Amino acid sequence: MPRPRLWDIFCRVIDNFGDIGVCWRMAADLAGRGDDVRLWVDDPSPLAWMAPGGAPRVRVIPWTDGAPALMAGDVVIEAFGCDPPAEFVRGMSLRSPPPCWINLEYLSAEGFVERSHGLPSPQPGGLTKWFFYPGFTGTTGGLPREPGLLAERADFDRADWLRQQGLVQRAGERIALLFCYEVAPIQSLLEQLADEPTLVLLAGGPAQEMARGLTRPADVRTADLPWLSQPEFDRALWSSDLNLVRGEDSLVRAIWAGVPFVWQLYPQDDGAHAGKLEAFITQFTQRSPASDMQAIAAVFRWWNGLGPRPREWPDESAWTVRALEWRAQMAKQADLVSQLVTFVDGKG
Ligand code: TRH
Repeated sequence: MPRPRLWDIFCRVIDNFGDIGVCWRMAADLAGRGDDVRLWVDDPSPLAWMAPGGAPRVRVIPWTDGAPALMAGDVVIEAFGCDPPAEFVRGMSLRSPPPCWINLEYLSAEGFVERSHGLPSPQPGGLTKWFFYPGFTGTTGGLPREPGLLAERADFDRADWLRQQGLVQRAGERIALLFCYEVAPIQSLLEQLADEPTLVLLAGGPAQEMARGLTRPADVRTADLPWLSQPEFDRALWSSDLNLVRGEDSLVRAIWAGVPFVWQLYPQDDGAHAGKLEAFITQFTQRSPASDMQAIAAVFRWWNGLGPRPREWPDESAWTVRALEWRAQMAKQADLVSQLVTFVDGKG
């Protein structure tokens, strides 16, 4: 397939910001590598803070009920099974050759990911839809990571960034970032963090609302962050010694930050998040001393309402070592956009 390619990405915002967050990063990354992208989204409003400057070669198109009248591009990505409009799909089958059609799925460490990644699903009109699963192992589609991201992270100056936010880290103070859902046990967290002086950066959303009514232990202070652009949100994670993140996109960003993190999963009514958490814990704690890993796993379970408050917090240096090892391990995989391009090349 000749370059530059035209990619159509379809995104339906179900809840929160993960769907649009993942799609925007992918669109901007593809465009940064020289392709053109049309991002069809039913609710583009979060992009006002997530990506206020937009990105060259990315066109955001409101996805309304009417069928999009444009001819499909070279590649069509539907994010998370969001079903592009029937009229558009009919247009895809009229193109010669038809576009490469990919269903990008949610990130998970569960076993079905490796089994399902890259499988075809025959569709009417002679089309084929391919399943593409991000993941943590070599037989998955990998994790989003823009070229140059880790180099930028390595050169990052935390004091400078904090100053730009009007914040100063006091001598000996730990910084923790909190981005969470309403169900997080924040009061217990603040008590836990009182074991040393801590500045808690409260990301936009429930963290700020819930913290307002809580008692802060003597050595813990908090600061509200505004809704940041994605690159600035990444820098907030880089500024912290501990990141409490939620959903898949900020999990990936916490991994690239390379400091201890705690992941809160999007709670599902059928409890499916419990199996997803255990699958992640299994992969994350592999090949590390059992006692350190048990302590980390206990914090993850507690933070997700799936276990009691741990009596002991993990050893900070062991946790840091694991975060760095895991980042290095993940960085050995080809990133998600590179893998998408290779996948599409293979189908062309
Ligand atoms: O917002 P989320 O909880 O999204 C969720 C999950 O992805 C969940 O699995 C999915 O099923 C549900 O949406 C529909 O968490 P996530 O995935 O981390 O997405 C948040 C996005 O918001 C991410 O791209 C980072 C971005 N963000 C900023 O850009 N600036 C900010 O200040 C903050 C707090 C977040």
